[in-house]
Amino acid sequence: MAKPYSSMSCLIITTFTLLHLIFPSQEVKITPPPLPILPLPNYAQLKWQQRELIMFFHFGVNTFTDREWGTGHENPAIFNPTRLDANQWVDTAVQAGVSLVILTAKHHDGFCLWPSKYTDHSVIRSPWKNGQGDVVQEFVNAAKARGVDVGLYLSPWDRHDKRYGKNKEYNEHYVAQLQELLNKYGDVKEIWFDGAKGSNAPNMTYYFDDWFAMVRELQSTINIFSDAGPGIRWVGNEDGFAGSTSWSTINRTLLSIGNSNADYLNSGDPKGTDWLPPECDVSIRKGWFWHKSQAPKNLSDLLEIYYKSVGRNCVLLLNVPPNTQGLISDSDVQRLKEFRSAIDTIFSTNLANKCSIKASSQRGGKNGGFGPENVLDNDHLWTYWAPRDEDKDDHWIEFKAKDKPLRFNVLRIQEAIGLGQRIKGHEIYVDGIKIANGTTIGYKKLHRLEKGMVNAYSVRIKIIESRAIPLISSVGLHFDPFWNSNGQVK
Ligand code: FUL
Repeated sequence: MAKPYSSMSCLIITTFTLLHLIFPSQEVKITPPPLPILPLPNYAQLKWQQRELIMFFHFGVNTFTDREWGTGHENPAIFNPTRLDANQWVDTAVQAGVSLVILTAKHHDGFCLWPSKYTDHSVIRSPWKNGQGDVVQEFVNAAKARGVDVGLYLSPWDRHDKRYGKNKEYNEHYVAQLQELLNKYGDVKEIWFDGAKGSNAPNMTYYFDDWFAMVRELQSTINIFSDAGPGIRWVGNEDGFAGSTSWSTINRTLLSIGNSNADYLNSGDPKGTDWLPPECDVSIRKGWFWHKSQAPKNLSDLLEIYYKSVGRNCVLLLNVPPNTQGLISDSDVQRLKEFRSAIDTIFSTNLANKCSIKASSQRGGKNGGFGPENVLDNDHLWTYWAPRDEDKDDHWIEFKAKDKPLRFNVLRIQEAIGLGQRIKGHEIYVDGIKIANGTTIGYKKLHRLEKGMVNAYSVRIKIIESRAIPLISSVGLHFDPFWNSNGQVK
């Protein structure tokens, strides 16, 4: 039986009720975040976007034949890397700040880097490890040991397999290989469906719906890459350059794999109904595969690529090809070290941290949780400055130097894309003078100032057009010592 209330607890309840009647408590009203504006990224896309830099490894028979596209008639005996060490590949990636590595499990020549049971055109017939080796397994092990995620490239175009060109037979074969790769090697975070195919290749229909459904069935957090997604889209070129306008949104119905309009892919579409962010694939060397005669791009070219990919709302997929020994060449390792150290030098100091900040207005009022100070914390997604809903335009955020002028030549702006990509136009003013402008922002926009160094007391970012109230999650004022004042790379 329940105990009757004691007289003490009765007294407490009565006192509480009386106090409540005399001083009715203020209702605590916390302003919620604004409604999202669709389309939105899904979980896997959001994780992918934050990686910024990922790495591709093109390796296979072409490495040994000095070709870019194999014929499909290569003798597997030529595949014989003398010192293959996937740990060295992934160490190189980690040093470059990479969290996802993608391997060409099968390129257009059809040679498989794993012992597929559906073909004998693979490592099984090579002298490497007496046909007992499995490059995909070694790659996955090395990545796992370093906490790095894995992606795989399985070329649809296959110049070796006799079934290529016969719809049912080849699609069966292809889906079987997908099952092998996505069942056997643990978590795979990206699958790369390359739309490329030679002009004389037999005609055939790829059963994309079957492929994608199978991929999703086997890997729940994978991103599917192709010209047309459905997870990530191609940026439309192999230079590593996104458009200066770069929307993560696009209309998938206007895309077709292997046959999309490159300009549309490059810029995306503010009216797009699908969240399908662009990935910039480019090689550190001229070719995708290793060639003795080629050398890595120089640092200024790599930085140019970085500004035009990561700095234009993209993820940069940088290819670093292992050589005939099965190692990343020293020259590439060295260049990647310089590249990482340059990025760290540029972005590790944010001059805005020392400034006072003001904004045109802020959602929820002072201490409402949406103030401009949010753009200086380390959360570049879920804390952000938001203006009031009532203010339809003239949104701005301003940074003022407290003592000496600000010296910078790079401005970084990030949108809170978790609630949709919103901003359509923005301008930058220093001490009241317009020095740069741009269209949309997205996850990250880097303005490397054409006129070089700025010396200024105030920096104002004006949002001049937006699909809904703009939400800015981070701003940085940086100094890039590799960029000199006449707009030339040092
Ligand atoms: C292209 C292919 O033809 C190249 O060989 C390379 O794999 C590149 C990433 O995609 O379409």
